[in-house]
Amino acid sequence: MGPSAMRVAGLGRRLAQLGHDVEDYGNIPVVQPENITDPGSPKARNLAEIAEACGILGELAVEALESGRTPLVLGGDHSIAAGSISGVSRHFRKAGQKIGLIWIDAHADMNTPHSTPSGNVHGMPLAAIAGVDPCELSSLFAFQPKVAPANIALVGLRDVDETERVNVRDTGVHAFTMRDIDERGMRAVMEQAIALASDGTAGFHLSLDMDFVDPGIAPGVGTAVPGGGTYRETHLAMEMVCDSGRMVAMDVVEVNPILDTMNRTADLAVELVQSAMGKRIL
Ligand SMILES: [Mn+2]
Repeated sequence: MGPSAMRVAGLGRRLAQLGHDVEDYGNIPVVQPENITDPGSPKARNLAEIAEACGILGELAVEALESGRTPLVLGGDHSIAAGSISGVSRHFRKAGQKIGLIWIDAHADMNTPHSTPSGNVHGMPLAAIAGVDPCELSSLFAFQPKVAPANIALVGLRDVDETERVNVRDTGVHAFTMRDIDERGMRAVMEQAIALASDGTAGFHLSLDMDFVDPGIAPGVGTAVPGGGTYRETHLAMEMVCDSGRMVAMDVVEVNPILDTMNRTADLAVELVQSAMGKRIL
């Protein structure tokens, strides 16, 4: 329902207003979770269905890049990033190039089926991208890691599981918590994140989880955590991404209209995409 909510909020029209030639590839066919009778292992529920959808999504991302477009991927939960980033990485890999990744999120999404307290695969996609686990996702397109941990920046962390911390530390990804944003400011944090994700890469993928934003202004997300990014901080991050000229693809995930109020989270998501894709105040 998240993609529909963002379409209803005028995503296509509002990007066209910025001068973009927008083509909507439509929804990826996925089995609806309420129709899945056997979710598989309780340590990674619906993993087979998620991996299949991620494979299809990855292929579509390649197709978009090959036709000279910038993939903008709408979720859905964050597990889709295992598909979109795999496709983007595969595309650049064919030309002998690497990509970086900026992951803006309240959570690290670096659990594995071994470490997870919940069994939610949407808590695992970054572990897969970094080449760890679950192997159904990390082995997509038969290469790993999809992004070298040295080129991965996590921004906005404020809720990391005890068992997940080890994965964040051991992989060598760069993590910027809300405390870093409080102490150093969003500008300094994003400057460093953009530099790390751009170092030796063809550009970076931006994966924006709407639960990064404070739930006071973005209530329509699955796992809301207090103390998130403000309206201005989040727009600034998007504007800095745009100014860098290095973003090659973007995800916007976790918009959940069932939990939202009058579609305001979807509307904010569209605004943020606009800022990342060229909207300026002056
Ligand atoms: Mn996430």
